[in-house]
Amino acid sequence: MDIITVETQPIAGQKPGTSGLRKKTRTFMEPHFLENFVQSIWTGIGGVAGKTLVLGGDGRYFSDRAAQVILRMAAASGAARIIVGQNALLSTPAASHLIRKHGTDGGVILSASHNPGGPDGDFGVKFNTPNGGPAAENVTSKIHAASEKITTYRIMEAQDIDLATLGTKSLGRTEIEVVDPVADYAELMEEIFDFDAIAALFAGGFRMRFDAMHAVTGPYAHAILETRLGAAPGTVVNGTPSPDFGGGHPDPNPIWAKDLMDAMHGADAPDFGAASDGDGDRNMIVGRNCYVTPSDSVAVLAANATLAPRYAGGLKGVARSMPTSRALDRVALRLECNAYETPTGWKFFGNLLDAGRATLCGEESAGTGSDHVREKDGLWAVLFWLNILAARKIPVAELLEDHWRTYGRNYYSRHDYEGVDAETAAALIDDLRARLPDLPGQTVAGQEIEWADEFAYDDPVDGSRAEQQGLRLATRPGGRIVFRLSGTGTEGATIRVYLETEETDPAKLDRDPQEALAGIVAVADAVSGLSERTGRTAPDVIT
Ligand code: VG1
Ligand code: CO
Repeated sequence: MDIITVETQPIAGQKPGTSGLRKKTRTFMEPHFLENFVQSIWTGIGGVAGKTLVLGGDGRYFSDRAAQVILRMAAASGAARIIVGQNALLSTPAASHLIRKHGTDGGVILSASHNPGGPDGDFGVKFNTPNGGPAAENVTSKIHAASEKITTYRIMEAQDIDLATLGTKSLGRTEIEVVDPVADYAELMEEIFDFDAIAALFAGGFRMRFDAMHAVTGPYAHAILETRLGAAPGTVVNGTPSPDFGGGHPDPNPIWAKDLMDAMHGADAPDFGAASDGDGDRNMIVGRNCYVTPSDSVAVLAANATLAPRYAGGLKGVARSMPTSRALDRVALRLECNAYETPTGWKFFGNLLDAGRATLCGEESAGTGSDHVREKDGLWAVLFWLNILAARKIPVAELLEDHWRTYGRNYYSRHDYEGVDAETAAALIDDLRARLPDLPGQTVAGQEIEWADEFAYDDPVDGSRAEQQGLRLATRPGGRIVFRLSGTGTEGATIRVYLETEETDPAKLDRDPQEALAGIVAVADAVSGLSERTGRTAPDVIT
């Protein structure tokens, strides 16, 4: 087969963000855009000749075309073998597992995660390193640098590879192995959790609703929850992956998973509800009449971890992203294990997991995971909750109340302002940054600012430093506010405001979070001038 070398020139903006390169689908479909970036990945990792890679994604619009291009480009550059999920489908955690299980040289994941798909939606490409995790800064910066110098790319001229049927095929001298996307992952879950106990829970009449949001977890949830664990047929809803996620927004939060929220409220609601995002790495947990915030969820998992077989020996340490609430720290204190605070983005957990310093990690954005893979893992979190509920035999609401009584409660919420003019958003952050040194001691909206800084992270494993990772303010009554700009959006800027207060008074543990946070919300607005600067009177999304 012919390998052709195509002349090209650098395309601006091919800089990976929080999690890979995300752009409008139409941008990815422009001539050379995808090809330039893929060739830049090959350059950034020192070539793919003789290497083995994993390839798959969340099945969004354009994934099928992109997968064929990537296979032809890998073959043209001499890759030895590519392991591809059937129909180019692989959830992000399943891809991470395959990379690790086969000891490959990494993998390419096609996804824009929770962002909508379709010709007018978003697309994304992410490279994961041999540890199974998203490439760290030292690799993504090489990829970006390559994209700024590219002059040619290589691609094989060939027919499409049949990705619908399992088995080994070839593209020139490159072996293409099409694998069942679910099997290895399901096997791993069975090793981690007490499947017998969970099956007994379902057999006892426990009812669950899992909303796959028309995204990649559908086949995984059907196979694991219904087929292996015996949950009633119909437990999994919206379980067939669709290229535009049924026209929806596959982001598992109370706004975008409103159907699930509605189904979980009321007298006849199921015992347990959960949802996952486009690529299957996020999770949302809901009990009957009881939403569990992601920051609480990871704290509950840590506190009850020894109930799951894989973690029966205890946790080596825990880690959370900086904006995630400090509920997890309270548990770590009690467990006497290390607690790490990292910048936003799963790539920052990689070194801690590889070095055996942390077992469990979590982000406030509905990401939870452990050292079983190197990505956050939606279904894993759901199974972990099921394992705990099967062991403790109490409803979710009671489990949470018990947790707060034991550890105290961190009221927490994130307010997102989306599609803000990029310059306005940057100016807001810059101005606030400049004022940070003067804030301590000042009283703003009735609360005294105790300290304020800009978060920077020194990786304790490789010594690398990440700067400008969010502005933080603490108030005297124990409140905390974090401001940062999203690194995954594709339109304008998204300002994220993370709000937290601490409560240990047993009489005040069951307040409405937005009400409990009203004071700190006022401080956030006054200190940043957000509503005045952006003209917004309310956030677009509250989680
Ligand atoms: C967001 C979340 C972050 C998460 C990232 C990728 O990033 O805040 O916690 O790791 O998305 O998740 P940002 O920069 O937009 O705040 V996913 O499920 O989109 O891969
Ligand atoms: Co995701």
